[in-house]
Amino acid sequence: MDYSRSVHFFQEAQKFIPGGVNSPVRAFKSVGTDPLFIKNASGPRIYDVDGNEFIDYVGSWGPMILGHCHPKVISAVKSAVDNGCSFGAPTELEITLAEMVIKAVPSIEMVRMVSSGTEATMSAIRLARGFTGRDKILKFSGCYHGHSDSLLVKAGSGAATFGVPDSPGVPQDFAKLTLTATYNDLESVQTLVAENKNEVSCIIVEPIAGNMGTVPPKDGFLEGLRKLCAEEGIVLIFDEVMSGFRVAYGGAQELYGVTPDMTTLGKIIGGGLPVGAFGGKKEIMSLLSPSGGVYQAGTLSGNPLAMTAGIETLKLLQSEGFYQNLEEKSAYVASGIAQAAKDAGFPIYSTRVGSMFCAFFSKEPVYDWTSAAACDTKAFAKYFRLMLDAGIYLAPSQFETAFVSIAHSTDDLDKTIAAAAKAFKSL
Ligand code: HOZ
Repeated sequence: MDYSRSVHFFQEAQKFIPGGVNSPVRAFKSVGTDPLFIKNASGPRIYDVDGNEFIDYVGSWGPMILGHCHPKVISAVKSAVDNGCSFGAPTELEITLAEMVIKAVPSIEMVRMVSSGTEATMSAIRLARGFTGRDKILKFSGCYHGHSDSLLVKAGSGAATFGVPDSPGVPQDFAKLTLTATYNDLESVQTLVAENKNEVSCIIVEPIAGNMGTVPPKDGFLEGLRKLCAEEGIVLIFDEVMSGFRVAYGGAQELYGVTPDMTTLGKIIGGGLPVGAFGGKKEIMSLLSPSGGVYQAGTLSGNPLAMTAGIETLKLLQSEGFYQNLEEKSAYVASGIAQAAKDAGFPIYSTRVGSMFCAFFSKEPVYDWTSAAACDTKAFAKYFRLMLDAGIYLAPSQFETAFVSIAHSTDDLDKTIAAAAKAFKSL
């Protein structure tokens, strides 16, 4: 494939933008090639500036569950634009989306809209601290909750990909307030909570870890966190920025039947426009300014275009059989790739929850950051490049999740499996 225009644009971009990108993983650094510059996308496909076509499993890192450019979403956004792009004042659209979210997500009684997942998690933590009057927070290594100071400690996603899970620039005094436990290891949580009795405000967790690859929770892990938080007066926050409306309409909490005190959302609820949200119990949410004293604000919060795209997307997700259909497509492609690896004598550890999946380049099970970090990232990088050349666009890191959309056809999935089979044979 000819990538010459992308190569040229990347050189230009590096003159003006740090590292040439506005978000680190996009630079393709860990897979040893240059990033693609994208021109447009449609359904399950994405097209670069050289005119190459790819079947897309990044889906803008999660939001595009309907595929790109769903006609109903696009037409609703086009009409919304005619009314104005932003008012910095309330609109009816915000009530509509808030009601839809509250109806869908078991833990949410009230919700506030923000503009990104990072804002959502950062604000949820401030609120949990305000509610409990405690300063410490507990997170899990390999989980990623955006790039705010308290959360860039042993973080996943780009931080893990580039080996800076504890970012320079995060003051030691902030980092000291962040306790880090091992994902899927309840005992590690119990120990930290006991050592910091009455000091932990919240436990924040991705109920399905999606930023160290895809790591499902072990049986009893989420239930154990729920029980511990209830006993210790700790606010349990599920970060469902990735899994919300993705693995089920009500997110991972619906799927596993565990209800946190607060939930953070993003991605799908903005239908591809910048959005985030955090919500939970009324008694906690009411402490938020202006009804309470915990401050949080945003010029573009509840933006009418983002609200419109979110509302239309959520409407479409409620169509009969949507999640069943997505489940079948996802099971087909993930198991097809795992089988192709096995047939080629190149074992991988395959994980999947709904339309989130990952091919870990490991012979051993992956259930936490240590087991994820042991993967053969060099082999993954080669696999990534082979897949790209075969027209399959995967996330450019072993420590990310692949997303299937409802727009992927059986033919697309078969092409993906065939490309993977060829790639595994030449590894
Ligand atoms: N944090 C995202 C991956 N988990 C990457 C976002 C982006 O580069 O757009």
